[in-house]
Amino acid sequence: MTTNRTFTMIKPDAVADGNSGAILKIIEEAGFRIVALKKTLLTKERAGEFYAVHAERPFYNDLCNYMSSGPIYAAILEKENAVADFRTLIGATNPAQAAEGTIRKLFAKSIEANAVHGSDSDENAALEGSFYFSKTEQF
Ligand code: YYY
Ligand code: MG
Repeated sequence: MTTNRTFTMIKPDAVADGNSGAILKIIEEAGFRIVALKKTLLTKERAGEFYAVHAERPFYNDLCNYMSSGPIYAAILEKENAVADFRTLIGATNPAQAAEGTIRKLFAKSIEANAVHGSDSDENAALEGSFYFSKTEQF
């Protein structure tokens, strides 16, 4: 089984603003290989399933509304040390705290509309990737 993979979403605000191409360029230039990529629209229910780990958090309902408010791009990415390196590339959850040059610093509007998702562990990367892609869609 191939390891060193992470999972990302380009979130509705970034897609609506026309930043998808710029974000994918930054990702590829940072050395990530795109293993799978699709544009899709989540229902509120499916957004809730994806973020089920946050179901008890106060921001959960707004997050599910936001994540189903417009199309997203979902992608599986591959690189040595993918999970940690991708979290560094995207920056802190709150763009006000994100380091200069990170994707969230460049493109996020708020802690909710923060442009991109990045998996937080190898285990979640595999689960999140399989939430969107079958094995036959991963190259
Ligand atoms: O992994 P990451 O996306 O950086 O943050 P999480 O703590 O997993 O939260 C997921 C998602 O929820 C975050 O990207 C935005 C949203 N959110 C929020 O709207 N308000 C918060 N106080 C914390 C998170
Ligand atoms: Mg997270």
